[in-house]
Parts: sequence; structure tokens; C-alpha cells
Amino acid sequence: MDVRVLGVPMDLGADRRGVDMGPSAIRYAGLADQLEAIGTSCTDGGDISVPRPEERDPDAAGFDGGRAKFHRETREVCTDVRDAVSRAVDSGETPLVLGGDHSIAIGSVAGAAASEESLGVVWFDAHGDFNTPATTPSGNIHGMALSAVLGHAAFGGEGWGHVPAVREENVALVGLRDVDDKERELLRESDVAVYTMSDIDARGVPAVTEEALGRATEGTDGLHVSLDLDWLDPTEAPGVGTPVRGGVSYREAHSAMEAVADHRDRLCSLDLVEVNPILDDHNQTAELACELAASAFGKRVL
Ligand code: DIR
Ligand code: MN
Ligand code: MN
Repeated sequence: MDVRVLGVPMDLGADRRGVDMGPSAIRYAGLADQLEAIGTSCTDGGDISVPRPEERDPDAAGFDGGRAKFHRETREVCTDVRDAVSRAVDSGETPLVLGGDHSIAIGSVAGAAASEESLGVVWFDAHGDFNTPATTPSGNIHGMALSAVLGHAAFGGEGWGHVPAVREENVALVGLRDVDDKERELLRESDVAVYTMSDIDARGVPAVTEEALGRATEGTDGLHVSLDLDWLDPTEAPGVGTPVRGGVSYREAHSAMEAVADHRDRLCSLDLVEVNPILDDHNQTAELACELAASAFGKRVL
């Protein structure tokens, strides 16, 4: 497996500054060494450039029917992410996209889908990321990323963000425990498979993850995994912008990534997002992100 690391120091889609330093923190935690230690070649493709929020007005391009802060800038960055991801996939590499806030996944999913007829997606997150500009309580695009991919949230223009190669039936959300009221209605109406923390309590991570991966790989050509580090409990991953109590444990997260590795012949690309070193405890969350990437790419004890 040839991994291409792509940093996206994006913080326009979330409220807490610092997530733009996620790519540096994850690299500093030893990402390349850990991947090379398991026999994976690792090329660093550098960072995609992201405008500074101080230089921009979040509502410079306001539109009727809701709010999506910095949507023009987000669109520009995600277009670059899409192009970089699809180039890597085309040349036989597996892009590992380091966020940055979760809005960047609009670009990475589009890039992974560019080279596949159909793409399944597993989205590990405490949140649904299923708001739209009309339902969002925050105006933050990281809370709308999944709905954008599925064509529900267009930002001031003709369905931008929609990735038709991704069908709702092939999307699974895993670990949900914090959803906004209108977002809940949208999720209920959708065909996305939603696995909450209660499902994980009842059935365990291995069964839930296996079913989620089954949904994403059944009848699809490729698989994209998007891992928001706030999926884990804040005791394991304190360095995230929107921590929510009651997440999965360290071992459960590894077990899920080992299940991803079982499907790595299909795995097109992986996102590691929302690591915020300013809020972290001695870079613990970035270190965890590296370890989880290694598990997803096939690290085993024996
Ligand atoms: C909230 C927070 N639902 C919003 N979303 C987050 O702003 O839409 N997603 N933190 O990761
Ligand atoms: Mn998220
Ligand atoms: Mn989240």
C-alpha cells in the first residue's frame, strides 16, 4: 500500500481556532514512521493552502435560505482537496487526508468518488454532520459536510458539494451522540444507516462496524472512511473542538480501524479530522490519530 499524506490546515468550517494545526500535530506525532514501520510506503504531499479567517468575512457571500460561513473559501479549498485526492487515487496511492475541520471531507469524498463508479462511505463521528444552511444552529460547514456530499446542503449555488456516486444506502454514520433537532429529522428521513452510541452499547463495536462496512461495500467499487476524532471519548481524545462525553474507548477505536483494514483492498482514502492541538493534552489526540491510521492500514500485533 502506498499512502500519500495530504494536509489541509482548514479552520473555516468550525468555531474553535487551532484545528488548522492538526496536520502539523499529526505529522509531529510520527505518522510517517508509524506507517513505514508496518511496511506501508508514505509520501508526504504537503499541505493544501487555506485562506486565513482573519482576512475574510464569513458572511461576505450571504445567500437566501440559510447560513454557511466562508462557503466560497470552503468551496475553493475543497476543490483543491478533491483534485489532489483523485490524482493520488488515479496513480494507485491511498490518500490520507489530515484535517483540519470536517468540511474538508466534502473534497476528499468527491476526490475518491472521481475514480470510482460508486463509493461507499463510513463516517465515524459523535455528530451527524447532517445540517443544511437552513437548519444549522452555528453556520459552521463542518456540521453540514455529510449532507452536502449527499446533495442536501448546497451553499449559495447549484448543488455544489453533491457527489452522485455516493448513494445514501451506502453511507453509514457510526458513534452518533450529539444531534441538533432539525438535523435529527433530516437523518430520520434519509436512507443513511445511523448507528448511535446506544447501538454500540447494545451490540458492541465489532458488530456495528462490520455492519456499517457491509453497507458501504455492498455493491460499491470503493470505500472512503472519514474519522472525526471526536468519535472517541474525550478522555482518549481531548484535543478536538467539540468533545462530547460517552464516546468509544481506545481499544474500541482500534478494533473498528482493524475492521477497516480487513476491507483495505477496497479502501480508496481515509480522513483524520478535527484534531485541535491547542486544546490537546501533550499531543495525545494527534498520537492517537497516527495509531488509528496504522490500524486502518493493516497494523497487527502478530
Ligand atoms: C453542530 C456541531 N451539530 C453544528 N457539529 C459538529 O454546528 O452543526 N460536527 N461539531 O463535527
Ligand atoms: Mn464531524
Ligand atoms: Mn464531530
